[in-house]
Amino acid sequence: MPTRKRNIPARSGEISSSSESFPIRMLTAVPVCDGHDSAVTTINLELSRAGIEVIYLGYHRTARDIVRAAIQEDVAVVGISSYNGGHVEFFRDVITLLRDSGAGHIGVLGGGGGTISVADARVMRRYGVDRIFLPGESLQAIVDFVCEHNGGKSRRGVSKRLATGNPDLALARRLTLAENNGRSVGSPRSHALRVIGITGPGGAGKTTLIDELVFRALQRNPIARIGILSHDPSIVGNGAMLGDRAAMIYAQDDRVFMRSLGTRGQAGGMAAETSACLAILRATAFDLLFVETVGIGQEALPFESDVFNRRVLVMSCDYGSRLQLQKIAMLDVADIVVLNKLDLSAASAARAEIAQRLEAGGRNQQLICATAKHHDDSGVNELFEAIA
Ligand code: B12
Repeated sequence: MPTRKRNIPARSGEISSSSESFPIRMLTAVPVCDGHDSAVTTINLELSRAGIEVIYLGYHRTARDIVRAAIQEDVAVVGISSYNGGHVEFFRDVITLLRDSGAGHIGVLGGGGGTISVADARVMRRYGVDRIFLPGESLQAIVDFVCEHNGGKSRRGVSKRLATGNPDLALARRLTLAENNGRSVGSPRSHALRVIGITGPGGAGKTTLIDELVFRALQRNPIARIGILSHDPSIVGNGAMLGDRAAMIYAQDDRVFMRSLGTRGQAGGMAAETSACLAILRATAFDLLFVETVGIGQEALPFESDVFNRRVLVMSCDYGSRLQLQKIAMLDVADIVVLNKLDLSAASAARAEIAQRLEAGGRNQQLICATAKHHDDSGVNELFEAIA
């Protein structure tokens, strides 16, 4: 697995001489007013198979969205796929914003098929783009460049900014340290925030639901800060495609701090270092913290620690027969069960079956029916009131 070696700050503001290896983290995105996402999707897959942890932000993203995410995810490099023109200005905006935010150490590269000419690529290189890949260059060449250059920029100078500069950058670096070494540096006490665990099988709509809850939380309290710790599976023995950000709209906000974690071989819904990361986030001044698991199976019980104020299981009607419901362990411990995708035809039967299953358990759990993809859905409103 290609890894990066870099200095690790031993304490906020310091750099140790340790040179442990861990996966390269890279953010990829498509600019605003551009829906050409098939090239970047292919490239994401190749990068993650090569051992890189790719955080995919999706398409139609502003320079500010890209820079905010790159800082929060503590990536080494940003890759932009740009086909609809305006690339000379757009890449420049990203580089300027990164530098202005104290994150000039993050590299920037990309491509754009028939749109970015050789002459444009030369101009972009002059103002700081590490590399523009042109049509015909192989995916392996992209992988090799990212691995060789670690994003093309050194990490020097980052420690100074940890002490004085951008707080998101410092928090992101502490999370990296915790994720790589299990050390939760600089988290002496926890704030009285609410921690909500959201789990459920893959495709049940967990990410969309969290995004809608974030929207309501931002609306309800104009100064609230919200944290999201989101898990996606790593490819066995390889990198990861961390794609939850691509499904988020409202979480692209300066008052939201989101971090994506690959499971790096850990089964059960979260990563080995999740608790170390959680300790850091709980010591940060967030009002609400969401923890999203990977898509779980029947036996998973991901929220066993007592830091969770509410454990929410999100399901759709896709669970199979009534008998299958008996086997889902989370149905016994969730505080709230959300039956999502109420617009599907099988939903009313599922509602009755799940209600019966919960009643038989006798734990007085709440069942909420929702269609998270609908704006202002009454079920999501009910869930928000229940957790907030
Ligand atoms: C496929 C395609 C589409 C598909 C997109 C499907 C999708 N979901 O992505 C569809 C048919 C939907 C489409 C729609 C449109 N398209 Co179109 N599309 C293309 C096309 C033919 C190929 C792009 C592609 O995916 N190539 C595959 C990639 C893998 O190959 P590559 O580009 O050579 O990739 C290399 C490098 O660029 C680099 N690279 C690329 N991205 C990245 C990212 C990273 C991180 C890195 C490291 C490297 C890298 O890596 C590769 C190395 O080999 C291009 C033509 C072209 N030659 O670029 C037009 C093109 C981009 N489209 C064009 C247009 C105009 C449109 C539409 C506006 C058409 C319309 N009127 O509706 C819409 C806009 C859609 C939107 N919402 O933005 C124009 C843009 C013109 C411009 N900018 O001035 C082009 C150039 C066609 C043309 N000659 O007119 N399009």
